Amino acid sequence: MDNPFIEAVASPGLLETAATVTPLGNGLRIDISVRNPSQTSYSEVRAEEVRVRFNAHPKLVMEHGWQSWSVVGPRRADRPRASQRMAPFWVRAMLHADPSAAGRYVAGDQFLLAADGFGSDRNDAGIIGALSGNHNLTTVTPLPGPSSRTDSQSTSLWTICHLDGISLKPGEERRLDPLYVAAGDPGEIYSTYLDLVAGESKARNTAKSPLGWCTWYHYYLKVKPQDIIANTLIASRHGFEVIQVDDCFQSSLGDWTTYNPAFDGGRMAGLVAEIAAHGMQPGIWTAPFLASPKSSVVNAHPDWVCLDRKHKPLKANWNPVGWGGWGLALDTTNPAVLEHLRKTYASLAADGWTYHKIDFLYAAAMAGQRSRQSRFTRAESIRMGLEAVREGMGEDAYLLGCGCPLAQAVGIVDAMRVSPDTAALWSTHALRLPGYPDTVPSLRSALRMTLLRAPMHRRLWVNDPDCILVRDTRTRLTPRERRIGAGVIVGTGGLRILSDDLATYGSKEWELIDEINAIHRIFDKPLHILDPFARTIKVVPEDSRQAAGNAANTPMLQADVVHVTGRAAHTSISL
Ligand code: 9PG
Repeated sequence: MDNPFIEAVASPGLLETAATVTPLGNGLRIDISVRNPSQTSYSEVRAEEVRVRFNAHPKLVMEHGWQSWSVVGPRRADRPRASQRMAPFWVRAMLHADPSAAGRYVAGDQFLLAADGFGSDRNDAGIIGALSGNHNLTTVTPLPGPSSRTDSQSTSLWTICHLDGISLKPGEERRLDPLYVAAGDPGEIYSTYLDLVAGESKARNTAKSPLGWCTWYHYYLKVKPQDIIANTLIASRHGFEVIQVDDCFQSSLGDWTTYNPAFDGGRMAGLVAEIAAHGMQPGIWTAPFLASPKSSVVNAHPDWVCLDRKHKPLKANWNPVGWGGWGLALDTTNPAVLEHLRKTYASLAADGWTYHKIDFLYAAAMAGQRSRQSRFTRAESIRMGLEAVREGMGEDAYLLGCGCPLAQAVGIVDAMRVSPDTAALWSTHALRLPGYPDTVPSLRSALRMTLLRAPMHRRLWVNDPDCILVRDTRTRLTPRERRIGAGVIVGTGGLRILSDDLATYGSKEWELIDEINAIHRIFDKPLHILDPFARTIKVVPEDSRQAAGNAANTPMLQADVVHVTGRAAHTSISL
């Protein structure tokens, strides 16, 4: 890549940038640091962002949102979804690293894969992304701007390293997360980039990819301990490894160690014992960085909550049915909050929970006011929160992230949700968020994102494609759609978590489960997409990539649920 151009934005004053460019893989690694060059002791500067302009001008890119539920898909670089500007602020702040860019620019948070616009003739595909997420959030975005060619209307790729206003003392220097840029075959550079991220961020990518069961997508908030016990008994006869209790048990959002009387929380200890006695791992859902204004934690410590621009508590999610209203964001730059998190997860671990689905993690990195924001970027804020949670539960606990900015969790989580919520229906028409049709629960959306993020599996972590729903009662999925769902999930190697009432299964359902269990191991490897911009997405295990396309018996998942707007068009697995 030629001519990266770097500028730093600070207020007030000046920031100096320095960059080192070294060859890496088939591309370049760019290490950037910023420094306050002032020599006068009172001239602190606030670093807002560092922007790097690349001389690349793509027309077609892979839009990629910053967290598990955000959209991933091919999109024209000059076609942002304008309706996103009408979405409530918290929705934009939940789904984008930079909520003010929503609906104004097409963005690749963490990385942007482009189908064209790179290389000397501008026809090559390319990728630009951050190799780690320890220091700052990174967004790559095509913006109108100067091109080396005559067409002044052209776009350039800008990479924005978000420093969020941290203050630098005179002479103080900060390293940013390194960037990577490469041109070449789009499937190839996608896999190579993720390999490099895994290495740079010391990914935990060798945990198991279990068969399990989760309460959520059949029982939702109405689950009772007896339902969990009934499913545990059935699951134990079919080789399940995990039983995970989802949102339902807590006395209030944020109070994870006291229980909801309506759930019969008194039986939580009994549940752990029952699940463990049947040889499975007891799993629990929590949202560590959220708390209800009515929770004991917020009442005892109102100063643990982040604030918004108007100095009101920062509203991170609106859920009137589940949580009685707003979930507020906790301030993970506050050492007392970090200590609280360590204690909470140590206590859950002591109670016997060994598998944790931690959810709504973006809250710790949302734009907002934090007590030590002059020292810590938003990336560092969530990273400290995740580290505290991991420390509390211990290295041996199985940790699954959800609703999580991706780059910040590499090296901490064992598994990561890579899709929006699934549902027992193909695509949702009734419930729509303006500008975010793909974030509303549906099987189609979950499968789309799962397919396009398949190469993350066993590179960054174990992928969680969200639950498998194959029941034939209380569903709007046709038998064919259920098979497509199970097929894409097994063909992308990740977690197989069923979320039906297992008592409703007949021999057809169990046969389908046996079928996917039999082929899971073939795809539970680093995976490769032959062409991420193709209409039919073809996923092959990395170790049989050379043979792909030649040998008839190459394991391959082919699916084109990605581009169709109506019903599922096609999916197949060949072995
Ligand atoms: C429990 C659920 C389940 C589910 C999670 C998460 O506002 N939102 O956009 C939004 C997205 C996802 C979501 C809830 C709200 O679901 O993904 O598996 O655990 O929480 O409440």
